[in-house]
Order: sequence, then C-alpha cells, then structure tokens
Amino acid sequence: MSTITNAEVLLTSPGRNYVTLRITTSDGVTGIGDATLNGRELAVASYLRDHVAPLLIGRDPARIEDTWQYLYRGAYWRRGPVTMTAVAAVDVALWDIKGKVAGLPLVDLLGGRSREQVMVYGHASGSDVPSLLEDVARFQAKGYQAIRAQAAVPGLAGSYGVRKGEIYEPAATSLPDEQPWDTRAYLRFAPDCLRAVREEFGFDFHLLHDVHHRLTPTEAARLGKQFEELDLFWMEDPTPVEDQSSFRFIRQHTTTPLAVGEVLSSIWDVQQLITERLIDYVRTSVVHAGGITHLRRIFDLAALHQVRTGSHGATDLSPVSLAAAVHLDLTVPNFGIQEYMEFAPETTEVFRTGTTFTRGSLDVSAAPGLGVEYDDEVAAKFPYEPRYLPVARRLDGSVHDW
Ligand code: CS2
Ligand code: MG
Repeated sequence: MSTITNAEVLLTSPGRNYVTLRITTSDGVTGIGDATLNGRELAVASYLRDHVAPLLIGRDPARIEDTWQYLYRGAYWRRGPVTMTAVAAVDVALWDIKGKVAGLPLVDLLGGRSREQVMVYGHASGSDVPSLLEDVARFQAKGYQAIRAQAAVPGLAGSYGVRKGEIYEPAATSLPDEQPWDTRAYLRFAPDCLRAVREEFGFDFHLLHDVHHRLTPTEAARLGKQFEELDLFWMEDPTPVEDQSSFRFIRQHTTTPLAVGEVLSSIWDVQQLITERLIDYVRTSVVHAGGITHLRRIFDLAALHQVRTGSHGATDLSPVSLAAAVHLDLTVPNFGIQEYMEFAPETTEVFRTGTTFTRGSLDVSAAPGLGVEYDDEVAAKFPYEPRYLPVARRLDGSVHDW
C-alpha cells in the first residue's frame, strides 16, 4: 500500500500571495491543493504545517473520504474559512494524486463530462461609466458571453471592484486600505450605471453585478427591483450572509436572481439559502469550502432545489483551484457559471496549467489529475509578503462591510 511520506506548505507571491500544499506518496506521486485565504494566508499555512501535515504522514492517500472526515471531525472545532481551506487543500491534493495514479483527468473520476466546456464571466470595471463601457467592449472582444460590471461610485475614492491596470487584485497593501463608503450614493448610482451598459450593448449577453455584502435587506430588495428591467444574470452578495433568513425579505420583493456563498465554507452555511430557494446560484468554492469532496455535497443539495452553481474564481483562488473547479463544473448537472479572472503572467509561470480559455469558456487538459504543476524554481523568485484586503468605513467613520 502506498503511504503519504511528505506534506509541504509552499508560499509564493507571483503577482499575488498563494499558499499551496504538496503531498508526496511512497510511490513518488505528488498532488497539489490550493490553501490560499486572501489576507489571512499564514493562518492556513500554520494550520496545515503545524496541525495537519504531521497527521497525514503514513496515511493511505487513496482514502480521500476517510481523510476528509478524520480532519473535519478530528479537529473537534467545526467549520470556518481557515479550517475548511486547510481541509480543502488536503482534499484536492489527494484527488490530484488519485487521478495521476489512475492515469485519468479528474473530470473522468468525477463522473465524466456533462458538457464540453464551462461558461465563465469576466470582470469589466471603470473609474466612471465611459471607462466601464470601454472595458465591457474589451471583454466582449475577448469572447466573453457573460460580463460583470462594476464602476467607481461618483464622489467615493476607491470603490469595490475597480481594476487598476491589467490584473484585478484588492489585497494590495501591507496594511488594510481604509476606503470610504456611502450606501445612498451607491443606490443612486448603480441602476443608472448598469442601465448605461444595457443601453450601449443591449441584452444579448449575460450582465452580472456584485453588491459585495453592502446593503441591508430592505436596500437590497429595492435595488433588486430596480435591476429587474436590466435582466441581470445575477445580483451577488446583496446583504451580509450570516443571517440566511434575511434573504427571505429580498426574495419577497424582487425576481432579480441572487448569487451568494463565496465567503462561506460549509454545507451548513448555505443549507437554508438552498433548501428555501433563497438564492439562485451558490458561490462556494473548492478552496474555501472543504475541497472537491465537500463542494460536491453542496452542489448536490443545490441540484435538489434547482439552485445552480456559480463558483467563486477571483485571482486569489490559484490556478490549482480553478482547474479543480472546472473539472467539477464539467460534470455537475446544475452548472450555472464559473467566475474567471485572468491571472498575472508570473502566476502562470509558477502554476503551469492545462486549463484553457476559448471564447468565453474554460476547459481542462487530458492530463491525469488536475493538470496543474507547481514550479518550485520560479516560485522561489516571488517571496511571500503580507497583504491585506481593504476595510470600508461609512462617512461617519464607522466600519462597514467591504
Ligand atoms: C469578489 C472577490 O470575485 C468576487 O466576486 O467578491 O473578488 C473578492 O472580493 C475577493 O475574492 C476577496 O479576496
Ligand atoms: Mg463577490
């Protein structure tokens, strides 16, 4: 029987910080898993290095489900993004190994293709409406059939979702950047901004918008109603999700589709949202929601309630996570859409991936396992440095959701 002989936690920063777990077996087979938690990377690195890696040595790498249960239940303390990101990294690395041992790409181990490729959405943004419209045109020219649109709110320095340069990365400072927020200014601006996109480009493409947790349920219900004439593919994270029942109010007032879940890390955190159909798309990700083993459970529960998948896929989820996500997206019956942010060139030098983008969709390579290899030599060129996500403050100075 093959056993796990090594579990290495690898930190690198090619364009942005990434944490990767590499597991090696006594047969010399290696598998990798993404362990990146944006702004809190070292917490997961330590959880893995100090509390998980020693428990893996000598275990059978083929026993993925048993290892998942052992790490989840064995921790005693339940759930949360740090724990579930660490468990996810082990899970994905073991699935990568299983694919390599079987000589099959993960998609074939997960049930085979239900579709030829997966539709993704791009991220157009601008410091004002004209520059947003230019960026939407740029993403359409790249072949995206689905585009998220975000623009700076007039009068607010540094709004959420506005890319600076080629690659979008909000965790850009060695201490949190404190950004002003004014809900009323946003509520006045957002409908006109997205209406300008529809007036310029029409309705033949999917338009998405991320509210990013910033409204009350009442404000979100009002905005959702205003968005109805714009036929959004989804309005994302309209209100903070700790109180899942608050989505009932939004649901009562608007039919604009809702997408929630990127900050959530277990099936229990989305159980009410899914079983009461309070959302249309579940955004939990392979890296923050316990890996392929747990995310499949979430997606199956969603399928029972006609909720579709819409996995998180920002640049702070590495090419390892993106590949795992696409393997799973290719198979699930209730696929909705996959988020995709183009990585920095140096990122794709460290993570050599077989995942390919063609006219608005992604596909995976036929390589066994994930189809992603980690280049240690290149990774060593990009040392880790702490970076933090911004913090939002209302005009009265109190902290708001960023
Ligand atoms: C955003 C993310 O992509 C999204 O929908 O919510 O970019 C999010 O802000 C980052 O992943 C946070 O690290
Ligand atoms: Mg989001």
